[in-house]
Amino acid sequence: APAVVTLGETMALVRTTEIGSLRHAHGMALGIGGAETNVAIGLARLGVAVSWLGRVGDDSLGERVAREIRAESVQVRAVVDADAPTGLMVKERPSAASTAVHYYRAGSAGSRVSVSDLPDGWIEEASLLHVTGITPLLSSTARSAVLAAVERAREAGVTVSFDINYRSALTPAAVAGPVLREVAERADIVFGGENEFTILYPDTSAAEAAALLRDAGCATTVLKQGPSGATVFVGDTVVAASGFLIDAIDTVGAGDAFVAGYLSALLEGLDIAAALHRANACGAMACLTPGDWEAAPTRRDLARFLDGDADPVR
Ligand code: KDG
Repeated sequence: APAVVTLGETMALVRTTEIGSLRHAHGMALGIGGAETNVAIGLARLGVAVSWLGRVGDDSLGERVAREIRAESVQVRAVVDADAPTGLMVKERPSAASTAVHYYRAGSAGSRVSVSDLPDGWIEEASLLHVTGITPLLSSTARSAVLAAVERAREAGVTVSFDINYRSALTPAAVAGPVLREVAERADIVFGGENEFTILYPDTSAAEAAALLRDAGCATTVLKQGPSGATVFVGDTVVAASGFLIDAIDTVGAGDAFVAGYLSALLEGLDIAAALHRANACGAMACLTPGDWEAAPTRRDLARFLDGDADPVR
């Protein structure tokens, strides 16, 4: 059985192959992207057995999504929904230093994932369930599916990992906050950026949010700080680690690679400092190419990078 299971929407992803607005771009490259499969692929590259569940449309892009994830050694449980298309994400680079993402996913097959899609035993046989804050904001059935998955994991003693991953294009922060908090307070480990913790608990720093989460029963909070690294709050302990100095080409997906690195280390029983070191390296490496997950490292890539491909920020 897979050690990690995850569910969510994976979309077809088209991105411009040159710098400049979509208004004028000619070249487009086709791929796929979705926060949960980005994490799943990151884990698979690091040797973790992982399974992803989601809905795709009965269309070529849905086939593309399923086969691409499968090709990355992730077990795919794609429910084909004949009544809705596979969602689409369009990425442009208006300037060398900026990336913009546009969603064509309202009513998509992926957003229609529901409790009935969750197979018996799928969660119960895993060690860890990973979900993100994107899925519960897609639709009411998707939200129920996430909450049911989390409940089943808790009952079975399966660790619950949650990445807040707030997407303002989906829901305004004031509406999203309570929805995301409900999932976070049922998780064992929550990942997020400083601004994301403020969405869960308004006017609260990440350190204060970590204390509130701990009171709610969530043992570990991981604050992702991008190029500055990350900080873990567990009990009264705070462990911080600096990031890596790189020339970022595209930061989309860096947080997912970070999570994959962290969770892989957790499953191996490494300590927090070692987990953070790996997670920061994976996050940095994911920024080195334009895709959302393509640059997620294998163990060999990681070793090479840590051997001196990049210098730590001090
Ligand atoms: O974290 C990166 C993801 O956000 C991206 O791959 C696509 O899942 C996605 C989303 O909803 O933005």
